[in-house]
Amino acid sequence: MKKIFILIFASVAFIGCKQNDEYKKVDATQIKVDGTINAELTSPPFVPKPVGDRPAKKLIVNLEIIEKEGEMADGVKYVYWTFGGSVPGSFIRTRIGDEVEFHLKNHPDNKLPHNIDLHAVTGPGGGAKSSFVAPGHEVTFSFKVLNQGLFVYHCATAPVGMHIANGMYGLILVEPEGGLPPVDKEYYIMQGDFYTKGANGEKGLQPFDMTKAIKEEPDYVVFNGKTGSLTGDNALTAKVGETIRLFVGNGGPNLVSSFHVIGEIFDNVHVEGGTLINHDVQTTLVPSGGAAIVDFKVEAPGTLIIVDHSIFRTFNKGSLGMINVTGDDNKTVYSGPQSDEVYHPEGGTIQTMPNEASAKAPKAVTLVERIADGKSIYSRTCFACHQPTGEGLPNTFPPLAKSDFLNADVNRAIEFVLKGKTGEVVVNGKKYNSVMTAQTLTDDEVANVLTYVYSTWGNSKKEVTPAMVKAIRSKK
Ligand code: HEC
Ligand SMILES: [Cu+2]
Repeated sequence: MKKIFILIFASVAFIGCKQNDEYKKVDATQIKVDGTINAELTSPPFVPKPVGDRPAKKLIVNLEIIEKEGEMADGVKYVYWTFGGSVPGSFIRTRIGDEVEFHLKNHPDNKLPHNIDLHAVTGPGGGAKSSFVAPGHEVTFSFKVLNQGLFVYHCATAPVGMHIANGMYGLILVEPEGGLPPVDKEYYIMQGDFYTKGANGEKGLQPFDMTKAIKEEPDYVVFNGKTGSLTGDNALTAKVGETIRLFVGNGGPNLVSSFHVIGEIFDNVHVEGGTLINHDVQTTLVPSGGAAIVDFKVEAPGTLIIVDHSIFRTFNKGSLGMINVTGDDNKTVYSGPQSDEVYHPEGGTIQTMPNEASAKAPKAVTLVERIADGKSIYSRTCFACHQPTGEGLPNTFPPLAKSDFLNADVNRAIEFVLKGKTGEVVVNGKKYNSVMTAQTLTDDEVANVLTYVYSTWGNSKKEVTPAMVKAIRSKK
């Protein structure tokens, strides 16, 4: 008897719950657009102006891919691949029913082809299939925004994990009809894990480490692309009494974030960036390739600490940010005493991401120096396709290790690097029909990288000189 009563009670409670769910799916395919506007794009931690009550429009997005050197931590350099020049990439703000005309541009100085998969797109590859773009090219595709929420976008060019690991991700927000409820301040934060040849803190230019990435053992776990992006002078700011909304994403490529703000409780969380709103939350999970929208009111002054609560990441790998809240004490909410020192980052310092690639390394002269220089060029450019030890990728990128094709004709190899190659090639008896993009390298760089490739992995030890490269370059 008692059991039956509990059963009935449970099902009534369950139905009650169901009826409280006010979610109604909007058929966005029926929303008509009214006029055309250019999308405002912002770099983190800022977001474009709210959509408000504007009608659905044709929204033009111009996003440029830029490969550039930046600083991961104090003295630690890294070559980032970016959407719009920042990690994470430019924030894109749309509303349900918009028709987005997407222009993806690959800067001519870049070394690699890229594309974009937007999780807000309903269509093959989230746009990836239509957006493969070589350096110096621009591709266009369009899509209608059918689902509201906060979505990740990322590059999906092989090797996908490496493109994401180098910073190729960002967020696109789709606001509901009428917009999200207004708040006082909005910010953009995205977590990412990074894999460097050297250990955490090892100075100098650090190449990407594929082995660590496969093992999921990052050296850095950071917000907005580097340690210190949200601390010191870069800390977010707010005043007592304001409501703050954080658009939180996780680019991964591997780790799930336990997103938490020390000293606050989230009043509202759009779980996984969707329409379900949870309240009074301490820590919210942000999956790799996922997002969440959190908002809270700040009631007392002090420093709030943004962390991934998988806490060794915060204190040893960089996932630490701050919100400096100013205003009058509120002794009822919090009595004090307070200290800003307790969570001072270990080794976290303020960095800037330089716009220009840093000065060229001194000239390599001896054969040993030239091979060393070639190795470093290889690990910045060729390695993405031909793989760290030159073994290539089956059916996609031919091997450079023990390559009969490479060893047969040095001038042809120089020509490939200078001018790129499309169409069929046969290497060690296997056919490849893909794209090698022209590499924007100087004569010295081409000579050194090829000398390195020839000197290793069982190749012919041929030495390539800048004069040989120059001769091929001047050939029509
Ligand atoms: C974007 C990917 C990509 C990058 C970056 C790249 N290659 Fe290639 N490479 C290819 C592809 C694909 C082919 C085969 C061409 C085809 O299928 O038409 C190729 C072919 C070659 C070949 C001739 C085939 C062989 O295996 O011997 C050589 C030599 C070569 N690349 C050297 C280099 C060097 C050196 C670099 C760096 C300076 C480099 N490549 C950068 C994709 C790339
Ligand atoms: Cu890419």
